[in-house]
Amino acid sequence: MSDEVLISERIGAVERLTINRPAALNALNASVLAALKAAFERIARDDAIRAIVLTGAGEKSFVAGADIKEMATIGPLEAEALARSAKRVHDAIIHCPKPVIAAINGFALGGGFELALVCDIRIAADDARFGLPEVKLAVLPGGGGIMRLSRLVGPSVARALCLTGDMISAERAFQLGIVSELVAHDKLDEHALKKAEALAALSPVALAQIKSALEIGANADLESALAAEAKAFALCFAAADQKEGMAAFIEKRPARFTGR
Ligand code: DAK
Repeated sequence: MSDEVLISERIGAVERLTINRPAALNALNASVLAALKAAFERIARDDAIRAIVLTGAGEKSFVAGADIKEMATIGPLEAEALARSAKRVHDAIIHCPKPVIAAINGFALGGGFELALVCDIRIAADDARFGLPEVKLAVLPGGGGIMRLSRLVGPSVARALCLTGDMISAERAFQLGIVSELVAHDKLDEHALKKAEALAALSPVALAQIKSALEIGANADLESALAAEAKAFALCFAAADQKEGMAAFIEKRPARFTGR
């Protein structure tokens, strides 16, 4: 097994990133956060990569949170630096113009749940578990867990999860809309890769515009959000991909998108 904390593999036009600290259930330490930020910035610039799968090494865990052993003795200034580096990773994923699939292969806890929440599509193994257990460590979900989860599932469920620190099953996460698909554990890799390959065959221009509209819409009033959506729609018509997509439909053939 590799000793890198983040394994990057290219499979066609898909980049698979595997957080690789299985002995610590893939907890996010400073090295993992730095590697994730660098990887997403590299991927954003590389036109050959059209979709990303993010997962955790081993059978047990996606990411069991920030590294408690690294955090245990730090003071507020170091905590602020940690928060900043987690935020930079989140921003790199949110602003990456390509779709990012979280393939959640086990525990998604604390900062691991928060990491999954900034990905575009969440697919979970049927034995995955989700939770925000920070309260049990006398801290709180500070990387978007409170705010993003409240907006995703509503304040009632989010409050209960944040205040109790209880875990929920993958089935419950699916019912709540936290994940869009559940897959048998041993089929997760294959399924996530297949989904990523399907995304990689779509127009990078349209995908980037959809991500951008979704992000603007998440932070705006409805009128502004609708205006941003309409602008993003119009912008697609500047690209050859739009002509190709519509011509291919009319000519009854598969489209070949180039991102131009
Ligand atoms: N950090 C460090 N090591 C961890 C870990 C973690 N989060 N989770 C597990 N490990 C390590 C264990 O210490 C153990 O190591 P050894 O003792 O063997 O050396 C190994 O992984 C296997 O774990 P267990 O022996 O505990 O395995 P079990 O199956 O018995 O239990 C578990 C699995 C997931 C239920 C348990 O490990 C657990 O409760 N882990 C801690 C989960 C947790 O509390 N996560 C939240 C951490 S706080 C922010 C951004 C992010 C954050 C905050 C702010 N800003 C932007 C402001 C994030 C905060 C957090 O995530």
